[in-house]
Amino acid sequence: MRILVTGAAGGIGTQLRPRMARDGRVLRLLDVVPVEPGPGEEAITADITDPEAMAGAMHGVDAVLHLGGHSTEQPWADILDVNINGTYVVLEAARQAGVQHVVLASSNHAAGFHPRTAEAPDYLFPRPDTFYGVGKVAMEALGSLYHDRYGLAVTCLRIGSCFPRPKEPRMLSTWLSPDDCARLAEASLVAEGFHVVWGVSANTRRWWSLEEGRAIGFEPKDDAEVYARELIAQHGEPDPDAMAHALLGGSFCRPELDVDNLTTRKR
Ligand code: 15L
Repeated sequence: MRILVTGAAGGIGTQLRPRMARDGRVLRLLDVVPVEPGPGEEAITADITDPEAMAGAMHGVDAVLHLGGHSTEQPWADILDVNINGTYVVLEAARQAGVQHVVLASSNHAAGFHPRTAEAPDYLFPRPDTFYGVGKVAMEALGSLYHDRYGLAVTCLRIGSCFPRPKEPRMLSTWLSPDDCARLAEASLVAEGFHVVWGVSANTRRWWSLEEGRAIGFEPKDDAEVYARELIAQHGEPDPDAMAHALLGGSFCRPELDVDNLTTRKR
């Protein structure tokens, strides 16, 4: 089996590589920056917005794990080009090559302006907190279209916070451990149909449903709670009324990310 991983040099790609290595499996690592392939790996330096390069990258591929794109808020033109058009180019190249399974790295920020509840359901209606979040909503919409129109199996992962360990108290709720991320990727790569699944570990303070994840065979094993004492000693108890905990997207909802501020910041 050959899996094309876009954005392979990014944070999630780097954490997944060793965890997804298998005998008889080739990981084809694609990024705009060069990646040094290890055993069982191939590397392609290419831009996900380049249709010709993506068509070439699909040769001999059984499944795509699309992690490429900006991972934080950016000016609209960049989100449109890389995150939205890039996802279209990846899906279209996959379709033309007859690739059956595509996994799309969406984000909790597709629904970031929803107030926190005890457990947000699967398929929570989009409520993006940023242009970045809008890009993830568009990604999910494109995945849905390519499933319904062309029959691709597409699983969209609304990833929480995927880091080696939770960095601040919000992540006691939103953390997706690297091992659980690999478990989720494995389940998603063989799932049939179309799914939108929360990418979160079995955190005691979790805000999101695990039902749809479990329905496709994802069983998370980690719990951020083991870091709670240390994080709370450092940062204090989470304030349920503070933006970081009151809205699903946390600090992505803050006014500093308003378009005027963003444009000024980028100039
Ligand atoms: C994301 O979608 C970002 O890519 C990542 O950098 C984190 O900020 C994460 O969400 C989060 O919500 O913690």
